[in-house]
Amino acid sequence: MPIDFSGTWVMETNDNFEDYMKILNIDLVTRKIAIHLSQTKVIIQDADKLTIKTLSTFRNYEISLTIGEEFDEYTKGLDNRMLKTLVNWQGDTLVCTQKGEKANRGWKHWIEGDKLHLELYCEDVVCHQVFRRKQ
Ligand code: 1AG
Repeated sequence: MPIDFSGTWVMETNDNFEDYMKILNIDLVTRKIAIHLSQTKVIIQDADKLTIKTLSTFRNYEISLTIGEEFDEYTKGLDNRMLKTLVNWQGDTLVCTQKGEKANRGWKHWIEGDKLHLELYCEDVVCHQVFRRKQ
C-alpha cells in the first residue's frame, strides 16, 4: 500500500521559486505577484487516481491523472506550455516527468512527518516547497 497524500496542505516555504519562474520565462510583473503568494495544495488520492489542486488568491491550477499513464498537460495560467506528463511511484515518492520544450522538467512529492514536500525542477533549477497539513 503506497502512502496517502490526500488532504489540504498550506505552504510554509518556497525556496528558489523566482529562478524556477525565470527558467519558465514567466514575465517580471507576474513573477512579482506570484513570489508572494501562499499556495495551498488540495490532494485527492484514490487508488491509482490523483487530483492535485494548487490554489492561491491570484490563480489556481489543477491536474487529474492516473499513476503510470502518460497524459497531455497544459500548464494553463502558469507557463502555458503543452507537456507529455507521467507520474510514477518511486518508493513512497511521487515522481513526475514533464516532456516538452524545456529539458529535465518535472517534480517530486513526498511526505516527512506532517510536512508535504514538493521539488519542482527544470533544466538546472530546483525549487523546493514545503507545506504543512491543515487540521
Ligand atoms: C505544479 O506542481 C506547479 C503548480 O505543477 C503551481 C506552482 C508553481 C507555479 C509554476 C510555475 C510558475 C508560473 C507562473 C506563475 C504564475 C502564477 C503562480 C500561481 C501559483 C498557484 C497556482 C506539481 C503538483 C501539481 O503539485 O501539479
